[in-house]
Amino acid sequence: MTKKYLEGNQYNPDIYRSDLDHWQEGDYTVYRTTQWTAPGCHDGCGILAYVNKEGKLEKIEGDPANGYSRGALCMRCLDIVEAMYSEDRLKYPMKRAYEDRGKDKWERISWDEAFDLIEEKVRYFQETYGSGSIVVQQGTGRNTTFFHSTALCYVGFNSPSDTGGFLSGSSCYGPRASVMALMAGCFIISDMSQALPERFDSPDYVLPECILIWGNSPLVSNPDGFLGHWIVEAMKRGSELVVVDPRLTWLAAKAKYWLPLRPATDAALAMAIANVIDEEDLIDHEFIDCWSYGYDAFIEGCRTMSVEQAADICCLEAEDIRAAARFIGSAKPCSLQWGLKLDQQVSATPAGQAIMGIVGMTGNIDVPGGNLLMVDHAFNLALSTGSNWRFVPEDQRKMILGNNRYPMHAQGDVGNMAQEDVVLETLESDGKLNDVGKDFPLKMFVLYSTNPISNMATEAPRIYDAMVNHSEFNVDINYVLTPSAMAYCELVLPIAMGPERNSLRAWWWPLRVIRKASDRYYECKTDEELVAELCNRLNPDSPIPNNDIDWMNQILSESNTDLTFEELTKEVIVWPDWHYKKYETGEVRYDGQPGFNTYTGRFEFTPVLFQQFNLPLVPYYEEPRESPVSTPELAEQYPLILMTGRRSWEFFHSEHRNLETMREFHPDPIVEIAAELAEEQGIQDGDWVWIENHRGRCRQRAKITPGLNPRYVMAEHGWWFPEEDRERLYGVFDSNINNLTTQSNIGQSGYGAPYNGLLCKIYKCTEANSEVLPTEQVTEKGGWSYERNHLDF
Ligand SMILES: Nc1nc2c(c(=O)[nH]1)N[C@H]1C(S)=C(S)[C@@H](COP(=O)(O)OP(=O)(O)OC[C@H]3O[C@@H](n4cnc5c(=O)[nH]c(N)nc54)[C@H](O)[C@@H]3O)O[C@H]1N2
Ligand SMILES: Nc1nc2c(c(=O)[nH]1)N[C@H]1C(S)=C(S)[C@@H](COP(=O)(O)OP(=O)(O)OC[C@H]3O[C@@H](n4cnc5c(=O)[nH]c(N)nc54)[C@H](O)[C@@H]3O)O[C@H]1N2
Ligand SMILES: [Mo]
Repeated sequence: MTKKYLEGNQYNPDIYRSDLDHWQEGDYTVYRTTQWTAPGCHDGCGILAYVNKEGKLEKIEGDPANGYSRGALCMRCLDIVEAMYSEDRLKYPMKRAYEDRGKDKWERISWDEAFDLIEEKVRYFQETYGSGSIVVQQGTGRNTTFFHSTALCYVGFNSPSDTGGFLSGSSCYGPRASVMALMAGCFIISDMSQALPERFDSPDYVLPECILIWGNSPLVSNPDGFLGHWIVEAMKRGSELVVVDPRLTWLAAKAKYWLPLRPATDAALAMAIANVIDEEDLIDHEFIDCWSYGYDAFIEGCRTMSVEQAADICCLEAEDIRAAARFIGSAKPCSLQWGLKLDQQVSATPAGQAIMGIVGMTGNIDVPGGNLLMVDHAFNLALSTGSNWRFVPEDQRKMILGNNRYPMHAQGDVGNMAQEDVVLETLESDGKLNDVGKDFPLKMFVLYSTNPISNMATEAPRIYDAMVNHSEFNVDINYVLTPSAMAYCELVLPIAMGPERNSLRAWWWPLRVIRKASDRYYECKTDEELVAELCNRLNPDSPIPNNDIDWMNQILSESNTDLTFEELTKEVIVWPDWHYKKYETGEVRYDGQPGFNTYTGRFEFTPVLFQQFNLPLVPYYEEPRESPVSTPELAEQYPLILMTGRRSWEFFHSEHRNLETMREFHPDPIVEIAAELAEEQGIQDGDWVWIENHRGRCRQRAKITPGLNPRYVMAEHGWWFPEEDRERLYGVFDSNINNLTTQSNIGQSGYGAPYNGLLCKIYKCTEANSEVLPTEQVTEKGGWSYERNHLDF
């Protein structure tokens, strides 16, 4: 079946549509289902799960009858069997004493004992410090990020303190999501025909003439409801690319225009591109006149950035910017696929605003092959339940850390989370410094699919200090024992993986079922079971049913589909009805009127609420706060511009490091450098090098990389070494690029932090300069001394 599918190179739903949700193949029962997490992923591809007579998963294949992923799978998904039965997987709940933080002194306990312990601690902290002292930290776009962590926090703990794992500046999607919410009233996403079951061959679909890929590497990252290989399918059919990326990615190498800008200068480039499009009258007058607000002010603001100035700031040629802008403006349609690197800078909000402006001014909102509106929640499903916000009592709503200081943070679908830098300073000050106006001590943290010191947080040594010294009782809900849990948790709860759970994939269209295919591993519970049970145990008035299936049915019953969970299991995947230009037909606004779900009901080039938030109304450019321009003296010492965290095929953040297959492909951390820099520093390809700045250092292996500016380097994030000693925290700081990054150094809006675009230097590791490794430096010698940034309360 798969072979025929590939040979045809054309998707034929009649041949590959399957009416079955499971069948028998020899000794295997084969289930059609969706894989989301665990292990981590942003997407939800269709899989065939081959389960043997003993209930064990033996094999995974792509499901060719799934119109979303069409049989394709990435290497991590194909390797799920190894992940599920790895020796590193947690089997039982385990606890350890507060005094034993950092020590491998775990004791196996039962679920009942674990829940009793949680109940005892929750009651104590609620009564002694208030329920806000219990914090739930979520990681990125996994199952848990949707209804689980907020349910546990709001319903189980009655706390408003749901937040990221110290994700500085909420720098993943938050900046773009809030700008989209303010300008368009909901998310937009590149139209690769994913809203249409017939996909590219649908008569309603128009192929983009231009795909604008900005700060995103979709082939590797497949982020946020988007599969990168859709772009390759579009390219095969004739789409051309503009790629804005300092690195020569595979897509950049095939682009009509590649703009390798200086890291973190995107706002300047976007303003200049908007200028050219306006000057050359490539704008969509009808959309601007009839459906938008604030265009004149917006473009006036962009005019303060001439193409020549932008070229100078971004280290590009003015003529290249003009040519790319002309193509973006004249291509019909043009589709934007943007990414994380826009969020990871202090100019995240203005950069996002300017780029959204480009999509609006060129008339590419909700047109075929442009950028879709309202596909983020199939059947409004996660929209009605995703945030569980309705369960937060009125008096708690003002108690969300960071929303007073950064009111924009409260905007949009992902806007109810406590702001991470404010959470950190509240923790560090034992509750004294915050923006809520009263003592707010933070005592108990639940790490709910996050591993902050390996990965999510910037300034990892600072997070380590803060958590070890200021929190009292912490729980990790996970499938492996992570460095964060080893460093500062008292309880770990073993969690089931994707093929073991009953759940829903509702974030982004279409709606997909996640159904239990194989038996649970040892005593693991699914996140759905765990949250449902814990909410009911802790809160007698829990509006959440106390088992997974009833909960899923409750969520489905509140959406606008009639399907029950059982029916959805049979369907596997369902597309809601779809048509373009929904803002004309009143399907975007909550009140059913035509227009956008914004303050003015129009597409807001200059968001009206910016004024209320004390933010500039028009896009502006802020030079990175550490750069050869803003800190020339520091740049003499640290002359290189550090980019971090471009995604790898083998890993999802700090996950997958324990899997032999992935490590065979990718054994060590890699820092990409140019040949000129290698020569200058006497570095050979594959040498271990120190990457260092005034905040700290870490070591990775140099990879000489063509097409890279000799002054830019790209280091990997998320590294720990599961093969190493647990009590050395698996060497978590040795190769940790977040020894060099900074907290409390964020954009004016509270969004955007420089995970990317800082200064550093690189030199070869020698025995003499490697006597004290970073893990010992941090855990035994108090880290490095440098001046920390602080928010000013
Ligand atoms: N395999 C895998 N997939 C993942 C993840 C993972 O860990 N592994 N993580 C998931 C998560 S949470 C996210 S947020 C997404 C992120 O995924 P993406 O949005 O694709 O982000 P990155 O891969 O970090 O960077 C994208 C590109 O931006 C370029 N870049 C670097 N600096 C700049 C800059 O200053 N400006 C511009 N314009 N470009 C720059 C990089 O060279 C890189 O090619 O991936 C998700 N998918
Ligand atoms: N320097 C630098 N740092 C970065 C980035 C960068 O580009 N550069 N990227 C940043 C970004 S965009 C993000 S989003 C963060 C991501 O940061 P995190 O989301 O914190 O990612 P992980 O460190 O992998 O931690 C996730 C944990 O959840 C567990 N897990 C996986 N699936 C499940 C599940 O279904 N249920 C439960 N209960 N647990 C699960 C995993 O085992 C893992 O330990 O990292 C950020 N950190
Ligand atoms: Mo992310």
